[in-house]
Amino acid sequence: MREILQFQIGNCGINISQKIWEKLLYEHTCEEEKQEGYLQEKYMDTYFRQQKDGKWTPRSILADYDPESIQGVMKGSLGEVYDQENAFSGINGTIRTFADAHYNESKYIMDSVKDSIRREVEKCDSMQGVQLVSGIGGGTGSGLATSILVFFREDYPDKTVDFTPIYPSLGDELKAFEIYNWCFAMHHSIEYCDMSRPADNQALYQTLFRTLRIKESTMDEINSAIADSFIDLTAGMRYPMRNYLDLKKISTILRPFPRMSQFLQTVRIPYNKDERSQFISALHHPKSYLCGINLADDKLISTAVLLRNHTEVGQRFTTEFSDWRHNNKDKIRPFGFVTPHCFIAQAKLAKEQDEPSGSMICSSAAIKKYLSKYADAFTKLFASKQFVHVYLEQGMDEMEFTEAESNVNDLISEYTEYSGNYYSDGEGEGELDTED
Ligand SMILES: Nc1nc2c(ncn2[C@@H]2O[C@H](COP(=O)(O)OP(=O)(O)OP(=O)(O)O)[C@@H](O)[C@H]2O)c(=O)[nH]1
Ligand SMILES: [Mg+2]
Repeated sequence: MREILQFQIGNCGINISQKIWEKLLYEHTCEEEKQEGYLQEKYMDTYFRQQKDGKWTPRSILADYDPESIQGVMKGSLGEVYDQENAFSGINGTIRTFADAHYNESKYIMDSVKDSIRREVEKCDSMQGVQLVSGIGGGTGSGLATSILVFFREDYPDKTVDFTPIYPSLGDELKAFEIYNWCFAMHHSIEYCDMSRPADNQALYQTLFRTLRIKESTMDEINSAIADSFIDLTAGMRYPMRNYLDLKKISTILRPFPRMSQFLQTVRIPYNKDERSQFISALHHPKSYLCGINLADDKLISTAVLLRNHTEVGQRFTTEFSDWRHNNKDKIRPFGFVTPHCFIAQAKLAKEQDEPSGSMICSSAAIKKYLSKYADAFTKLFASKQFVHVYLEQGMDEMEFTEAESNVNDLISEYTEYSGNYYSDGEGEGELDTED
């Protein structure tokens, strides 16, 4: 088996993960479990581990310094499903800063978290990697999450590390702590993750409105959309149909250079074989993504389409996909000498009543515009020195601010440098039409 261990860290990580596990439970356990053609039992091991009493429990570790959020989960509908020994809380509640969460509070919690990671890894036959979800604007979501990523990478260097960081929303309300925390978390995630799939609530609000037609979406709906993309990423490992993809393959296909681990993913988009062209167009639309990017802004490096259907989607899809890209060169500009590679993976739907759908994950130099907005906000704030003293009083050094800033800016420059060095046909400075 190729098991995955999941981490839910901080309030945001825990809220989104509740949706993820509700959906995984729906997919893997039900009366139809033994129905022919469905593979629940066989692939259930990816995310679930069977306990001595026969019950299946999520391979998941929950940690939050705020005891209330863990207590809330344990009292809720999933409380009985989780392994109680994998839930860790602090006593101080909201931490607010990366500094406190990463350096101070972690002293009280990390030893137990490390033991629980070792126990979970030992219970796997052949673990493929980990997936961590957290809001990196938060103290816990940035500081504790990165302590875990650093530990895991150093102790298990051959396993794939996939990170779903929820970025703070850029806007009038951007808070100083959030932007500092974002930068410190980015600094670590660039070094310690194989793939990072950013999402932000502001972009998701628009994506849900435009692509999924949900007016005035709630946080619950946003969390549900992030969870759908999360579980579709691994559907090919759990319900394989054609072109099996595991975490390692995804990170290999999409990462031409080691540090380029920032991937862009769409929400789950309904697929209808009679409206393939609209579907393909939606996969490329800026208002389909988990974060605020526009593929037309820069060059596309590599792509994987993750389709979920009852039967195999034939060669027609691949042909139409290539044709669409050929006819929309202004929206899709190649990075390198060849047309961006596109890998089309297919997975069966879990239940007969499930609707066909698909999502796209890609790497694109368009990420640099998005990252620059946050990096610039950090630079301005740091130059003003506002709230820097809080981090210094909590044990950080001013050098760490400069190092984190340089690391993020270096990554942005690498996307510029590599994309600039390659051939471009000079076409396509056009913007995608973002009108409805
Ligand atoms: N999508 C989504 N975002 C959330 C949710 N809860 C919080 N966030 C965002 O995540 C970021 C971090 O907030 P929290 O998760 O509450 O912070 P934390 O990780 O618990 O860290 P502390 O500061 O120690 O409390 C903020 O930018 C929030 O806007 C949620 O349920 N869903
Ligand atoms: Mg919190």
